[in-house]
Amino acid sequence: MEHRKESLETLIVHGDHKLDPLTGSIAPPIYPASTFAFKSTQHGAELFINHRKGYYYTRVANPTINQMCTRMALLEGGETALAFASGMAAIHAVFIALAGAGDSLLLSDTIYGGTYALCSNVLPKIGIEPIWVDTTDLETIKRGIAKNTRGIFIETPANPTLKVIDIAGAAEIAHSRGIPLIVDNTFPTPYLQRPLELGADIVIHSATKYLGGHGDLVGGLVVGSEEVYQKVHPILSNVGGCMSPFNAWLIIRGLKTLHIRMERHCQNALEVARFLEGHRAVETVWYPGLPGHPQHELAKRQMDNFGGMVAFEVKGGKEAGRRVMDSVHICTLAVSLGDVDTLIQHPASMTHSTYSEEALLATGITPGLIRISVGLEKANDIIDDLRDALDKI
Ligand code: LCS
Repeated sequence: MEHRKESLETLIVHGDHKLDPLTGSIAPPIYPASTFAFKSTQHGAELFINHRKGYYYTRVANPTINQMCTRMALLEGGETALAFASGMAAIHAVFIALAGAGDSLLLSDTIYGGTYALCSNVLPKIGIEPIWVDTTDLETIKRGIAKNTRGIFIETPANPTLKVIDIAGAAEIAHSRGIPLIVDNTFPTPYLQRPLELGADIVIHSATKYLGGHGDLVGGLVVGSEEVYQKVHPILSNVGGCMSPFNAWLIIRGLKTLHIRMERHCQNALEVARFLEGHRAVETVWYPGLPGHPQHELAKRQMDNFGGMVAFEVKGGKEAGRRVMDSVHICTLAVSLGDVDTLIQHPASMTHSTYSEEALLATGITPGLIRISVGLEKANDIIDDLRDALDKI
């Protein structure tokens, strides 16, 4: 990447090096304004023709949000980024920008339950058809693309089963059919995986997770080329799912420690995964960093490390799993992920309860599957907590 002369860690801390021109403040200022004064009627009219020449209304553009977007574009190696009120708003905007009535989108069959619901329940109302395939197999992707398919959407590693999808392979197939590859990069973050460098066209984030990193905001991002910006910005400003400037500021603050947090999330998750693998009450562990993970070699190729998410199946299925989740003390029983706190939850009845029973089983989201977002506590404490709970089975 031409603009990436500095290491990722330095970019994470400094962004584009632009300090507040008024004061030199190292912490960025927040511009909470909803509206900005025009210098003249002429100036106002010009901004309405090209909103990128200045600021006039925060739903359209805002300096604090732009500063955060510039940082994220730098980290992902994209030309621009757009910020949304949530990850779901970001995903919706991209889908609506790419497809309309009579079109289809090809999607990984294993994705966040909210995205699954958007595609199965909401998009069909406006005539956009979802095509679900197991995207771990490139041939299946090829076969799944129809004449009216306007994009391929994958999540890797996938929520909640941690399946890993070949980004470069999927991008090649997408481009051979003249359509974009969209990657939800929420789980790895740009510190561990940069899909645009691997050939993807659009990156999506739930900034609610590792980017903010402290469980204190909801936000979403789209990163891509100038062309992507031109397609998606009208949806952002006309549908109106914009981010609040305060949340953008919190994301800037969170981003500054992304590398340090991700290193520890990865280290703790590997220790937790290894512990779980060795416990008599655990049937299976899903973590891309374990040599036994079906796509471990691919994960090593396309990721710099394996992330903080672990899924596992307890012997005795749903009832046994429920007992584990009701017995933990350091792990908190809650959805969301990427927080400093370790969060544990049951995908089949919580994050992925939007799936039908058949779809859950077909995609390996079994009744006994438990997902952990491994936090930044001392690894031994998380492990002791899980051991106490598992020993009760
Ligand atoms: N993409 C992924 C991979 C996600 O995990 C989520 C939310 C979203 C997009 C949507 O982002 P949001 O609108 O919530 O900012 N995942 C959640 C989860 O696994 N538990 O709670 C939310």
